[in-house]
Amino acid sequence: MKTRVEVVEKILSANDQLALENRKVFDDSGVYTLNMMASPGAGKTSLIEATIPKLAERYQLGVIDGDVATSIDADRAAAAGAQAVQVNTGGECHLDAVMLKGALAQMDLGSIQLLIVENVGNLICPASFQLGTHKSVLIASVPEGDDKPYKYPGMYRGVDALVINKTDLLPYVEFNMDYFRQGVEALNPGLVTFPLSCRTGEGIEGWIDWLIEAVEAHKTREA
Ligand SMILES: Nc1nc2c(ncn2[C@@H]2O[C@H](COP(=O)(O)OP(=O)(O)OP(=O)(O)O)[C@@H](O)[C@H]2O)c(=O)[nH]1
Ligand SMILES: [Mg+2]
Repeated sequence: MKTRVEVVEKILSANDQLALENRKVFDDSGVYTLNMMASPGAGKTSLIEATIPKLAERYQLGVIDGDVATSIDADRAAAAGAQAVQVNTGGECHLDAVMLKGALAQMDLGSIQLLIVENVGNLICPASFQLGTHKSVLIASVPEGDDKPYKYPGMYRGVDALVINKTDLLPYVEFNMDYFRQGVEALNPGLVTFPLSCRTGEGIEGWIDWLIEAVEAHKTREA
């Protein structure tokens, strides 16, 4: 038992070291980066598709998509106008810093200002692996249920922003927004939150404004 814990610690610290190296690559290239996490099907790729055209006049976007298999999501991001690279984890339930480093080698970072990393759909594993990105964003979605903050505290505790997607389904699904938000508040007080619908576009503007503000604030900090 003791040995197993030590091995995990070693793997995580090697990962953290590589994550620092990835961060240096981002900062040297002047690219602002987000780690987008969510359960399968919450709407990560849909939000990326909705975001790309809204930012098209300001920024070129890059997207790195992590999935166990297929290039479906990178194809969708590329079709929406992003420079996209797919990582197939071959069974792993998360991206890690070495996988991200491999994907970065295939990107032209000089031609993008914002990189969104779409992590593997999972509410547990991705929270344990630093990638070197500047901010982490979690997408929850109405049909997943309002109890998810209570059941997956690690994920909700560690993120910098929260999107609540599929609000168009609120009339049809049992989802107590107050109960959900109380759970989030207990874990991550004051967490900036954007209820929205990728389907109807309602609420997207708040998310876009936050994103622009984050990119611009980062540029100022770097200058
Ligand atoms: N009703 C509704 N459906 C949505 C919304 N956003 C996404 N969907 C649907 O939800 C499904 C999953 O969306 P994706 O964007 O592929 O989800 P994902 O999180 O990228 O999924 P994985 O990458 O497989 O984990 C698709 O059928 C979308 O059309 C929304 O706001 N409302
Ligand atoms: Mg996806």
